[in-house]
Amino acid sequence: MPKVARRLLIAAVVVVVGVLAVATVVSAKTTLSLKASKSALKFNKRTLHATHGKVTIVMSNPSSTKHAIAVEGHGVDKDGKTAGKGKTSTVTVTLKKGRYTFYCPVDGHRAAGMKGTLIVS
Ligand SMILES: [Cu+2]
Repeated sequence: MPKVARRLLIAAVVVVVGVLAVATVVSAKTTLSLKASKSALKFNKRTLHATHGKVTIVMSNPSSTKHAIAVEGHGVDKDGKTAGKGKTSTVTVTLKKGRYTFYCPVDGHRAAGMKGTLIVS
């Protein structure tokens, strides 16, 4: 390969890698799905994993008991709207690396066990 062509190829590779790196940082988005139990004060998962950045949790509620999804930890505390049967509750937060708690903010549900750990790496 001629020297000029090789230099152009290297430049092109550097540009592509740079663009991908920026795109990864900007679009670090994770959407997680979670489901409330049909009959108990529980979610279907005890642990969730996400990449740091924008994290959305969508919780579906098949129960006739109203539930919601919330995230707490490291100065973050945000609740999604309360959802009735067949609806979803969604919360979107921007998170740094660390451990957070996800839970149902409806009175008494968190204490009853409607909670889990969100691990952000
Ligand atoms: Cu609940």
